[in-house]
Amino acid sequence: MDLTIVEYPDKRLREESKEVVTFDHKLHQLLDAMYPLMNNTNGIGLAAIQVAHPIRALILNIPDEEGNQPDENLLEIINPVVIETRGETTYQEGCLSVPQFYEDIKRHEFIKINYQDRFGNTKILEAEDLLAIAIQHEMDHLEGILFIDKLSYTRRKKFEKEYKKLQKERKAKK
Ligand code: QAP
Ligand code: CO
Repeated sequence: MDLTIVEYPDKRLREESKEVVTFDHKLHQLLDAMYPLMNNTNGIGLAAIQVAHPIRALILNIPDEEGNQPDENLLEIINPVVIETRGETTYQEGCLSVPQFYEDIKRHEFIKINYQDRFGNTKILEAEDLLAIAIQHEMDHLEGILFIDKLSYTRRKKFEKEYKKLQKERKAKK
């Protein structure tokens, strides 16, 4: 399966992703193709909508203390639902769909979710720190929300200006 990352300001990122109802070979093929793409682009999280498949599926691989991302740590999260949140934390986020831009974003420090794995089995996950932040970032994608939407009016303006400039530079290189 040939996948490419959809980049802001592409409108396809604004769709609401649909619930996954069939846990078949096609879903597995998509997840299997998303993982190498995320690895090759230095990602730690990727939602299906970012590769033009607006379904409620996302993958995560949070680096360990040594910065390694072994395959065993890959998390595949389908149809997630938040059941609990606690606390507040700030982290400088980025997004594969908003290349080369990073900004501090406020999130919950702890999150508990209910989700399904690739076979449709229901699971519960409690997460804190970077994993909790990543889950919230990726779950926003399912609603068509990007981290830049959380910036103040002034910061967003600054972002739009910087991003346009970066886009021009990137186009010139391609
Ligand atoms: C979401 O983000 C996230 O701009 C995953 O040039 C971000 O994997 C979760 C990336 C922060 C938690 C904290 C971004 C790679 C990767 C770029 C990513 C880039 C290359 C972003
Ligand atoms: Co993102």
